[in-house]
Amino acid sequence: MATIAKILGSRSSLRLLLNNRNRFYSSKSYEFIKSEIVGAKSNVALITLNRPKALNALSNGLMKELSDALEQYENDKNVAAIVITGSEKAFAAGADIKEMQPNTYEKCIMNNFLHDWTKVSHCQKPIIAAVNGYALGGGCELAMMCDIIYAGEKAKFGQPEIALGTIPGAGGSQRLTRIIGKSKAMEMCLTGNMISAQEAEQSGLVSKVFPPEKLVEEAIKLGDKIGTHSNLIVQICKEAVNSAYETTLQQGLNFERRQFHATFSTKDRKEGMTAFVEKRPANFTNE
Ligand code: DAK
Repeated sequence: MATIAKILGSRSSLRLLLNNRNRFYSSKSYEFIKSEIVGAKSNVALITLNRPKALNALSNGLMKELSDALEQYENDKNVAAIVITGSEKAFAAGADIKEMQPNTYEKCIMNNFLHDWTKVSHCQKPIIAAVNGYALGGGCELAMMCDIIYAGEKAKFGQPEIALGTIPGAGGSQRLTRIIGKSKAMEMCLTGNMISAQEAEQSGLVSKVFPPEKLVEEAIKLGDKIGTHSNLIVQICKEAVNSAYETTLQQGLNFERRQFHATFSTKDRKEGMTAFVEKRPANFTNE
């Protein structure tokens, strides 16, 4: 360390290096995704799916890298929110059909086929999907595993598995139905028809629609805004909203009330309310 300090020539540079040592680790290079730190306060992680020739088909390799990057960012205390995006043509055109095609039932069971897909929905930090172009099959399911979906005006969402002689396998029949209701979800799953970004917004699948070239910028701004709050309280809040999907209303309300009570054990709750009373911005420390 002494040598590093000498090379850098100043204590402040060394402090910067130490503060950012996770950054260097988390921005490592991958084959099928790109990952970088962005945002006004450099606390938003941007993951770009990057298999353009296959319209970002979600191969095992890509999903392993995505899980790895999410784990790094989950452990990086400087990261407040994560944005996942693709290209203008495709967020992701589904799981990799060429990889799946030779599979058999026995192999699916024995190798726990596609088990790498759980990381996204288990991540404690907020994840925003910025969807331009196709979000089909596993691509639509990946977007739905995220917490908020922003879409570009030309985005298309669909569950076309039925045309391949199979059915959705990562939430298309479950999450989609809870989000947009049975009739629309059934229609999408049984026909394989796609819906537009505008239809997706009307049915609550997507929270906002933007011109394609503005989409990622807007998703990062959303991450910036979330990042102005206490990361600790944001995580608690994410858990509370998600429990609405897992429990009865009464269990969810009880859980929410207890989590609300729990915020009173944190310094950030105290700071947030004191700052309001003192008419000054809150300085959250995630404690
Ligand atoms: N897999 C592999 N390659 C794909 C692909 C995919 N899903 N989608 C596109 N590609 C490849 C094409 O094969 C083509 O490659 P080359 O022939 O040039 O080598 C290249 O991307 C460009 O595609 P097209 O030539 O087809 O481009 P177009 O613009 O004409 O058409 C399209 C775009 C998106 C309409 C079309 O490519 C298409 O229909 N793609 C397939 C969409 C689809 O059926 N997706 C659902 C796949 S099944 C699970 C987790 C996930 C899943 C299941 C279980 N567990 C956790 C258990 C998910 C399953 C699925 O997603």
